[in-house]
Parts: sequence; C-alpha cells; structure tokens
Amino acid sequence: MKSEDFMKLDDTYAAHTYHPIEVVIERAEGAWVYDVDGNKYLDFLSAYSAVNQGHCHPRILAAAEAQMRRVTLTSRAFYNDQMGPFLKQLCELTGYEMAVPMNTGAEAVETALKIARKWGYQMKGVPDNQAEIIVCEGNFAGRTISIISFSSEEQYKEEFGPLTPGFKMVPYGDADALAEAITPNTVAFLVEPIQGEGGVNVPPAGYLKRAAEICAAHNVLFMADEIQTGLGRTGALLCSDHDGVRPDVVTLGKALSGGFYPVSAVLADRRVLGLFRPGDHGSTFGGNPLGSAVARAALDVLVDEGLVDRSREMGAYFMGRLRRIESDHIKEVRGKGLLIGVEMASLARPYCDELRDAGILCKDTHATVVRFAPPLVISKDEIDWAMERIEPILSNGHQ
Ligand code: PXG
Repeated sequence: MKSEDFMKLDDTYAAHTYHPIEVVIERAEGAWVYDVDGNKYLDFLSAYSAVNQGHCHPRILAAAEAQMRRVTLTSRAFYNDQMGPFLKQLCELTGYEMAVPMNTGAEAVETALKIARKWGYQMKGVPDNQAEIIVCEGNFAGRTISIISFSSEEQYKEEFGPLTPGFKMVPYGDADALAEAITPNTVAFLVEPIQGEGGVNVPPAGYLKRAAEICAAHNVLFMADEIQTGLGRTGALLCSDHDGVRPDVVTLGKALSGGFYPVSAVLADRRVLGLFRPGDHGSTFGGNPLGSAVARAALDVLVDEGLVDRSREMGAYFMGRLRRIESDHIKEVRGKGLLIGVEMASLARPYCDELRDAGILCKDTHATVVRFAPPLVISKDEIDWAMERIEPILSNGHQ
C-alpha cells in the first residue's frame, strides 16, 4: 500500500480529531523517520517532545524487550520489582521526595489538580468545595473534561460542557495579575515554564521566580507542567531550573518513556503527596513493570548520553542559524534549548507542508508558529543538513 491508501483508511475509520501533515511513517531511528514510499525525513517534532532520546533507542528497546518477557502488568493490587526502583531514580534525579506514576500527560495533570485540592482542604483550611486553581491564558495540559475546562481555546471547550468549576485564568507572563487573582481559597497556580502548544511562548525573564515567590508568600502551591519542557528539552533537566525555581509540584510525561510507552508522573515532597491515602487515586496501568522498566532506561539514556547539555549546545547552534536567516516572512525566533518556535508573518502550515517535501518534519502550532523540536540526539551535521533545506523555504525571495 502507498501513502494515499493509508491516509484514506485513517480518513474512513479514525474520528477526525486531527489534521495531520501528509506523511505516513513506517519506521524511525534516532532523529530520522522513513515513510511507506521510501522517503526519509529528519524529525523536528519528536512526537511533541516524547522522543527526546531519539526514535527506537536501542537501550530502551532492550529494556522493554527484556521486561516484556518477564512481566508487563501486575496492577497496583500487588507490588512489582520495577516501580520502586523507577521512582527512586526519578526522585533522586529531580530532587523530590515522592511521585505518583501515571500514564498520559493529562492524567498526571489531573492527579496534580486532585492533590492540590486535597492539600488545600487539609493543610490550608479552605472550606469544602471552594478550592480555586489559577491557570494561564494559552495553557495546554491535555483533553480531559476538567483540563479543557480551564483552556482559553474556545474550540477545546465548545459543546463539551458542563465544564468543571474551580479555575481562574490570568495572562501568561504577568506576575502582578497572578498576585491579584489569589484569594484565601487559592490552592495552586499551574503553569508551563514555556508554553509549548500555545506557540512556544517564553515568559519574561524573572517571571517564574516572582510567581513562585508570590505563591510561597500566599501559601499557594506552585505547580509546573513540565510534560513538554522537562527532561532536557529546553537545555536544562527541568525548564524551571533555568530560573532557579523549585516548583512544589512537577508533572512529567512524554520523554519519561523515550516514546516507547505512555509513562507520566507527578513529583512533590511528602508534605504534599503524603496526603494521598489508599483508595484516593489510582490507575490500572500506572506504575506497571513494563512502563517502569522503560522509564528507567529512558532516564539512564538521558543522563548517560548527556542529553541535557547536548540540547543546550545544539539548541544554541540551531537557534543562532535560524536567527541569521534574512526574511521578512519571519517575525520572531524564540525558545530555549531544542524547543524552538519560529513565528511567521502568515499561516505556518504551508511552510510545514513545504518543509515536509524537502525532508523536514515539523508541525505548525498556534496558527502562525513553526515549531522545531528535534530529538536531543540530533548532531550538528544533521542540523546543517536541515538548515540547507529550511533556509531557502523560510527566507526572502520565497513565496
Ligand atoms: N501538558 C503539556 C504541557 C503538554 O504539552 C499535555 C500536558 C498532555 O499530555 P498527553 O500525554 O495527555 O497528550 C501536553 C501534551 C495532542 C498534543 O495532539 C499534545 C501536546 C502537544 C501538542 C499536541 O494532543 N502536548
């Protein structure tokens, strides 16, 4: 079958919740992906930052294969020999005392919202059912009913009501607005250190630090959604590290499994996560031995291959080259590490389609932004290969 045949199948049998770039991928390795028609591409999306370690990393593959032969799922009705070592490794790497293992990013965010409310009622004395959580305009945290309830995108919410109450929205990057929105019932502030899906929005310098200080002063949990920005993507282990901020609660997902399997987690200290009691929360697959073994290998790769430093170095090189493109079509190049957005003067999608034809896979976000987020294993030579193709498409003289 050719690409068109597969796309037709999707069109017929898959609900139309996406508008994919027209390429049908059949295999991938490192930063490269291959389509069913025999074309190869450099991946500049990394499954929205889930394959930071590169596609089909052999070490993660070996761990997955070995674990699949031993035991894959026990449920949390029993202990298994993978989850504890995984969470110890994750807590030691990030400097937190405890974690809740989940599967998707949205589940991790839901878990964070639940523990924030519980903490508010138990530790802050907020009256029953009055807890408020402050979020930012332009946020993206997943697709569950509660998460879309605090989205600023009308389409995400339209015809999906009734929505979950208890959220307040403030402009992103405005610490004064956060301070003004806090009431005695505010339990948490949920923020992405860089808004990924919102258009690779980098907040003003000092914003996260001030926001964290404001939260601390008002006994409000500072919760960083690092599902897209975490695990090296921005050139620091957590994007919050750039600002010297230690969030009270962190959500991780995506690259926690190197793209092999959905693994997410919520991290916090015992004073917060210690409030969960048996029966309060759970998931059939969360913390399962296969996911845990995969995540252990994914974290090993991140550390052993120095991918955080590599992201910072390659990101600086790549962003420098993008910024030197002379073009009236480009309004701004922004980002950190290998999470880069190029704001175009017009719709980004036609550029993404042309880039695909040239062998570069990326996806528009927020209408006018081309997002470049390759696997962190990408080499300088591969970036040079890409720039030879990106530059003519984004530069002046190109229609
Ligand atoms: N938080 C952030 C910051 C994210 O970028 C999520 C939470 C949710 O993760 P899950 O695993 O539930 O998708 C994300 C996800 C998409 C899509 O098509 C998702 C993301 C980015 C772009 C597209 O659902 N990020």
